[in-house]
Amino acid sequence: MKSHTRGETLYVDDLNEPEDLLFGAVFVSSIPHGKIKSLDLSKAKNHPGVKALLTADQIPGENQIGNIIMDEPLFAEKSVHFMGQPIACVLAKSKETALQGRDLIHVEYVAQPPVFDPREAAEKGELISPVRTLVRGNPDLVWDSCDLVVEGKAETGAQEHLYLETQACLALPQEGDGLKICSATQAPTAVQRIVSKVLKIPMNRIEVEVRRLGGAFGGKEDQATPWAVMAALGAYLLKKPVKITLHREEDIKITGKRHPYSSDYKMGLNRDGVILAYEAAYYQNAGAAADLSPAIMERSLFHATNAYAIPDVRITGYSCKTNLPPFTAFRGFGAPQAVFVIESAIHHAAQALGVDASKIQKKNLLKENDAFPYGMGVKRSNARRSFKEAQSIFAFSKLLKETNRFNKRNRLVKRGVALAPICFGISFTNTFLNQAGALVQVYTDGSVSVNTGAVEMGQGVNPKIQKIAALTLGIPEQRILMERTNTKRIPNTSPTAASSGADINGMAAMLACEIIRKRLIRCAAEELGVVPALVSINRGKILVEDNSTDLTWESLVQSAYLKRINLSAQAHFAPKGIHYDKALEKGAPFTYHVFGTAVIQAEVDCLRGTLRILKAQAVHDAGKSLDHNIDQGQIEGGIVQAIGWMTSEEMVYCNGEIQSCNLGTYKVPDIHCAPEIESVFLRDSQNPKAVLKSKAIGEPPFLYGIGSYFAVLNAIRAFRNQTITRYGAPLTPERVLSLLCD
Ligand code: LUZ
Ligand code: MOS
Repeated sequence: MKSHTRGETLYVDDLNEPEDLLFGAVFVSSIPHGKIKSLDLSKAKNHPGVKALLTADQIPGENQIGNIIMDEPLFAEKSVHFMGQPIACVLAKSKETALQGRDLIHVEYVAQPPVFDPREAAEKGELISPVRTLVRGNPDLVWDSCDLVVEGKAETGAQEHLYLETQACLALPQEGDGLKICSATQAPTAVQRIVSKVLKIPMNRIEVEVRRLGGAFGGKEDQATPWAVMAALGAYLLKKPVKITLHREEDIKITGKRHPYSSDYKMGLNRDGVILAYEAAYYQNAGAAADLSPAIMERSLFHATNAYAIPDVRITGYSCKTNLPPFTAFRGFGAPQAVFVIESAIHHAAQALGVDASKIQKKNLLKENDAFPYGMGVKRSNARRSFKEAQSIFAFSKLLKETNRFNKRNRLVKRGVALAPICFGISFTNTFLNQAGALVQVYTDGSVSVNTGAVEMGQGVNPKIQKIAALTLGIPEQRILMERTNTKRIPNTSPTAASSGADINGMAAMLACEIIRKRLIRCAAEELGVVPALVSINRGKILVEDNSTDLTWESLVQSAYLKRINLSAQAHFAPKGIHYDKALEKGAPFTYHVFGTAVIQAEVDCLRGTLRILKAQAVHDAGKSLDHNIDQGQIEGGIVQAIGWMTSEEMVYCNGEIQSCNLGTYKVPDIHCAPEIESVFLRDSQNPKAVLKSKAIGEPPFLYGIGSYFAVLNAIRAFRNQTITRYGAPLTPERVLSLLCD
């Protein structure tokens, strides 16, 4: 942390630059859709200092970087499908020279009509993957018996990850055609696998190493790969180190973002606010290639009903192919889009019933033994408990009254509040990805190295695993070093994603530490002449029946070494009991769920259309939190990030080109517009399903911030008591004004 605040922490672009380093500049398509008629590289090639131009025809293996579906070339060959699609990469002795060379490339296109709208793509049958429908019961048989049926449209926009460190990779040739790749990726194994395929060399020749990332948020789960593969290709062909880093504006323009969704909803309720049936269709704007879109749609389907129990449900998901840069993973991975839709439907219904939305939310929260539409039961639902606690701890009814009083007294400034119950399933929905490995090595001086497949990106996974290892071994945390993530030490890793990093890698580290601890305890028991069951290790001291002995961690390690006892251990962890059948759309895809409820307060200046989120308070189910500070940080960051998505971050496209490609035109929340945030951990929550009874933290709290949208709508309704039936985020001042006075 000290090195972060002093700016001493090293990222890919800070690594030592070898003498003969080449710099890459990526040449991309300037039209959203068309055929490449001609590509003239000659001027660029002859530019002094330019060493090479990488294009599709120099690829020794396959020109293919697709992850789920093989539909994405590394370099476009005959056609381009989005503005920003890589066509070539210029390698030169300096970044400036590479950029000059790039400007000398000339392409002629034959433009083809582009599609940007997901509904239009769906109508034309342009889908990335087959339509998916998740059904329980039959809503069509229920509508007639409802007292109220609401229908409408809900839309959310793209969101830029804005990781502090832009996409970056440094590839170093090694002896014997090998490569060492320092990539800013969440998925070292994916980089290794795809480099192997593109270069046509075995995976064992490729070492991918990640020290840390300057943020990722999902933006480096799949989208760190192209730059890593280009750098690797250059290093492999030229036998020279190659570095590629994207400039901020370039990064925003050409890399993937959160998927925009345009959705239809239909909700039927009885007069008491019980939801009887719910139907939704999601039109996911997937962009020009699949990337992770089908998996993201799957998570949308699973989160369609948020934290509510609804008997009859039909959810349809269309992954629509458009001529925009492929959209990708972003904190929440399709769940936030789905939760926005059902919360819009509830808000809509609440207006029609003349009640606060919280009444409907409360009536329908999951109880113990309810089931999700995909068939999985909720064994331990903390939905109701966290909702009740949020209402009481944060005095919700009093807050509603105060807000009404405030609104009566103020004509042009209005306030609104909203409750945001959340539910998030923990596990990769793709079951096979739920596995992790660890390698723990104890050195003869008693210091310990821990390797796992987890990538540290500022989320605190390494400190958490360090703590787990220290507790398991019985030594102070300072004795443990968390090593870089490296595919040579931990192979076949899943991306650090799906909020599962600490859960599964922490468990693998714990298992490896346990193996070593058992060996050492046996050794200590021998030395001390007692049975192993009486021996324990605590804070570096060896105890017998809790009494101290002359043995210390260091002396025990030393004598174990002299006795030729193995001081390192490897472990693999895969959570049990998860499965899913896509043909039936039924199964138990998640190890467990995270619940919680937030209270969000907003204020709207009804003359200017500007807004402020005043306060966000949450009761969050963190299980037995592994680290309160880290978890609190994740809750706060998630809330602020979602407030940005809901209220200010607007990705503006013009004919397929991103216009809002810098911080002057794309407004992320800063510290001045962040609300006061208070988070309370749900009392006595324990989770038998994860390491040390903790719960995953990364993505779930993002969902709280969605409440900011409805808090603002409630403020708008206080100004102009008219039913709102248009749900579209972000709530920019233009949108707010049009809702205030249309
Ligand atoms: N990545 C992935 C994810 O491949 N599968 C998932 O289910 C997931 N969920 C959240 C974030 N990333
Ligand atoms: Mo992800 S959205 O990389 O967990």
